[in-house]
Amino acid sequence: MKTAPPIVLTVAGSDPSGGAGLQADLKTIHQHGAYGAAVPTLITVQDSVEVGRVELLPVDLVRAQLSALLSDLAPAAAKAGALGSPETVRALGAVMEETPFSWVVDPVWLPSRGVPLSTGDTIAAYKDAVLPHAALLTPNASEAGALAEMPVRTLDDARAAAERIAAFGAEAVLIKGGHLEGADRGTDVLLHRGELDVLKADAIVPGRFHGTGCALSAAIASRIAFGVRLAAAVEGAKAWLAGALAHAFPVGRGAKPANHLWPLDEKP
Ligand code: PXL
Repeated sequence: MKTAPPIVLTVAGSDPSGGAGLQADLKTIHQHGAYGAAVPTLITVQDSVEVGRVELLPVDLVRAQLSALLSDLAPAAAKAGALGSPETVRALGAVMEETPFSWVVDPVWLPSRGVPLSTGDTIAAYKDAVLPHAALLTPNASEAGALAEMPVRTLDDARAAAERIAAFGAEAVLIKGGHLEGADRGTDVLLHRGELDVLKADAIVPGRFHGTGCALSAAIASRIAFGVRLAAAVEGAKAWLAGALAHAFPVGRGAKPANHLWPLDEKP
């Protein structure tokens, strides 16, 4: 390899099962050919079935990790996953304000399986401190509803929620549709530069999965780190994830993680 790969930073929670969180992010970043750096924010006790316990790292420890890392390494892009508390959300927002690279933010506070990953008024903290500095926010329909203060059940709801969330300052918003009424499964809404696009899934893969949002946001950040423009990074990451889900395998008794080893250019 002649040139050094770009550095992609993830700030996220630990999932020891490797399906979500920091571990999924690092594998996704590596699979994209970038160099992964990682700041943990919280530790979960979990297997592939459920999240049993969540322990937050003290906010000053998260801040110290970021400060040491960023005084030495120069990421080309970053992503944020589970942050755990409004204090950590605000601490990250202050860091984002000072950094020259793009941040993809996956606002995670409720895992589909088990205990909440955040406490207190996390939603307000995201709005005040993080959204104004995010290149892209990637909520699912329920997170988008909480941020936009409206129910998000249909494709039209998702469009309206994306506009409301963008008004808090995020440059772009990708609402991961999942099961929106009036749309095929896996249809997402992307609001970017004032333009709304409806993105269909490359493949509809039946089954229950774990950590798909983590893999998607890490894949988008990795593509941005290589200089791919936002809309193309989102589309490319979605296509890669469709293959990674179509070729997922069980790692335990619970939901399957995406197959992080799935090659970048192969069709599902
Ligand atoms: O998929 C959301 C998520 C993010 N981060 C951590 C998680 C989960 C879901 O379980 O455990 C650490």
